Amino acid sequence: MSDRVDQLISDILRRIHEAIVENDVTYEEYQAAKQWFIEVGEAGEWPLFGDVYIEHVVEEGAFGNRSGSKGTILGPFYLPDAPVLDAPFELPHRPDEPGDPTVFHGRVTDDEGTPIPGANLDVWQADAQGSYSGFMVDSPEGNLRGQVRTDADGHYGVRTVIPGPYTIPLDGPTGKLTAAAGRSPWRPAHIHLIVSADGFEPLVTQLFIDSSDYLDNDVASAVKPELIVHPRPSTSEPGVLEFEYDFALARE
Ligand code: MBD
Ligand code: FE
Repeated sequence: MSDRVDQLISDILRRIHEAIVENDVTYEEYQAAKQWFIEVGEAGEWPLFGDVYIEHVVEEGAFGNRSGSKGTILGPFYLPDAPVLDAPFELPHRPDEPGDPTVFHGRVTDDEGTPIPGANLDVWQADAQGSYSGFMVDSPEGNLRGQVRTDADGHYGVRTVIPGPYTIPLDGPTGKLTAAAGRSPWRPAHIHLIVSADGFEPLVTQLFIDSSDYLDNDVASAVKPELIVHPRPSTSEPGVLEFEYDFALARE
C-alpha cells in the first residue's frame, strides 16, 4: 500500500510542480491558493469540490467499460437509509411541492435482458428550485428521497416532480473559483439513483431531463447521452409527465 501512496503522491506533486513552473506561479498566487484551501475546509466544501471537478474521471476509469447501463458520479448529496416506499411509490414531498408532477417507470434486468425481481432503486433529487433536502435549509428533511423495489417482473415506478437545475453555492470558495475561471456553476436538472440487487454490481447513475439548460455545460462533467430522458405528457393522467428508463445491471 505504501508503494501505491508513494507512486500517487509523487506523480501528483510532480504534475503540480510542472504546472507551477510552466505558468510562472508567483508567491502571491501561492499564498492565495493556500488561503483558498483553508476556506474550502472551513466551508465544508471538499466533498463538493471533489465531486464536481474530480469524481467524473474516477467514475469513468472504474466503470466506463462495465457491461449494462451507464453509470455516472454519486455526488455529495446522497444520504443512506431513505424510506422504502410502498405503492404508488411517490417520493416524499411537501403538500404544495413545486414542479411538474412526473412518473417514470421501466425494468431492471441483467445485462442480457432477464428481469430482476426485488431490485432496489434508491432515488434522490433536488426540488424544482435546485435544493437537496438534508443539505439546504429551504428543503424539509427527507424531501424527494426514497427507495423503491421492482416487482416480480422486474418493473419499477416512481412518482415525483421534475427537478430544477442546480448551481453550486456562488458565495463559497468552490463557486468563487468557478466564477474566477469564467466557468458556469450549473448542473443540468437530474435525478440520482443507485440501482442494486443481490449478485450484481450496484449502478450509481443519474437521469438528465432533456428540456434542461446546461446539458452540454455541466460543471460536474457527468452528463452522458445514454442518460438523457424525454418526459412527455402522460396518456393516462392529464397534467402529469411520464418517461421510461430501463436499467441493466452487471453481474458481480
Ligand atoms: C450535485 O447535485 C451533484 O449531483 C454533483 C455531482 C455535484 C454537485 C451537485
Ligand atoms: Fe445532484
